[in-house]
Amino acid sequence: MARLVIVSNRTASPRDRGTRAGGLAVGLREALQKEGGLWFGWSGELSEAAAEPKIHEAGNILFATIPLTAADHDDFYVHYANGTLWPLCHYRLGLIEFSRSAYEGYLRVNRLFAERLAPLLRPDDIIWIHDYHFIPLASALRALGVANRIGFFLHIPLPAPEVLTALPRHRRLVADLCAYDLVGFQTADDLRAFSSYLEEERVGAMDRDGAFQAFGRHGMAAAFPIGIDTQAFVDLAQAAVDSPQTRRLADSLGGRRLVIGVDRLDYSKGIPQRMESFQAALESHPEHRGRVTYMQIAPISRGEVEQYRALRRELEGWVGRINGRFGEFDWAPVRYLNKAFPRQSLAGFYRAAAVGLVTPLRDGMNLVAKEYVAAQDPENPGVLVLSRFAGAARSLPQALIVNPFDVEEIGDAIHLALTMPLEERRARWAGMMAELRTNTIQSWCQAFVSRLNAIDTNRRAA
Ligand code: ADQ
Repeated sequence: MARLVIVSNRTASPRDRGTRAGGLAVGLREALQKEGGLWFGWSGELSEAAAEPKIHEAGNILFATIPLTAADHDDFYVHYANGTLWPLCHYRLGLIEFSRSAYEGYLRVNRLFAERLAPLLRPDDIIWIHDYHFIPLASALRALGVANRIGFFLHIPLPAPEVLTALPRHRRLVADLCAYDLVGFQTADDLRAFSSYLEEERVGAMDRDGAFQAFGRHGMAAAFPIGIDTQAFVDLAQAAVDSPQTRRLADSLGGRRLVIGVDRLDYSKGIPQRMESFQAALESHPEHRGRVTYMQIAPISRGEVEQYRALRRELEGWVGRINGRFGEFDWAPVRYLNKAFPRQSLAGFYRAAAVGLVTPLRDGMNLVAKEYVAAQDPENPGVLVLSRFAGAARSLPQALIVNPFDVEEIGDAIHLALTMPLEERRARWAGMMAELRTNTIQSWCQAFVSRLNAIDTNRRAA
């Protein structure tokens, strides 16, 4: 059996058994555990100089991690991956910073990863590389003579060519993307953006089956919408019902209904607009004043990037304004927490919430939307309010789909959700749950790996 090799910026912790890790880490760990494999990534440490990988073995999995120098981390992670590619792929051209030196650093770290990974590879390993940090990694590995099957999955959106071409040196980046045997995207929209780019820039073409030829190479591209470990989440939420923490939450609400938002503190998630929409709901539907509490959980993320610090200040302003204006001595309309919680706690909080607010301005998929649905009580499910610009909206049309830029529309959707009859809530939830049971994190892993395995590597050169 071929060994699976996964590369991602951060690996799951070798010691973490999945209680705290995100759904993706749990899914990948499961895939590796089953077949046996290697997980390669950044150790999370900064060092004076490049170092050999540290290897830990946990069950069937070898974890190999390397540190980065401060300069590499700055150029590669802070400036290029998160300061250039992240805003670009989330359609925020105004936030993009670009410098040639950061891009050089991005390529340099990709070469470093290739150099450290190549000696650990066996000839029949299949390699699965994750996300925008590592688009050039296949090219770097090929330059070292690695002939293995290499696949890539982009967790974030691929923007339309009008936006992608605003990136200096976009051709080189897309040429690097085309060096993979298989390129996976979250949705059909992302796949279309890829094929449109090839055509509009006259660098290649993709056929209906996803076979593309570009920059002198053949490869395959397809949409693989990521899912969650649905049954595990159902079980977690069920177990959380009677947990002391869920009870404490319920007691603290004093019979009020709960609206919940859970996101990394990121400008792509539309949290300020969401705050404003909650304010709009209290303004235009005064019957909810004093009867509903909105809890926004948003752990600090990428605090080293200025835009993220600015967002934090903006949100603190919103919470103060809404609570100052609408709060009562015994009711704060908004609870705002910059903390991460164990998955069981989150599952219990989701289940306690009558409304799940997931309103990103752009999102590759958004797993919180799926977790919220999976955590609901089938007898009395809550309502998901979901941005049309989250990949998840494609597979969960039974949610209340909103335009995340239209705060009044979200405000009305919150009202609609809070007043929706039980029968309608059940029908919408059942439709979403059927989808979540069919497309899980396990089926996603399996679909990608078997597609990569099926590729005819003799046809690489165009
Ligand atoms: P993210 O942008 O991180 O992921 P998302 O898909 O919502 O967004 O995943 C976040 C994960 O972190 C969820 O599993 C959630 O439960 C967890 N999480 C969030 N806040 C938490 C908290 N306070 N405590 C504990 N856990 C918390 C990127 C892309 C997405 C894509 C995923 C997976 O941006 O579009 O869905 O990758 O492909």
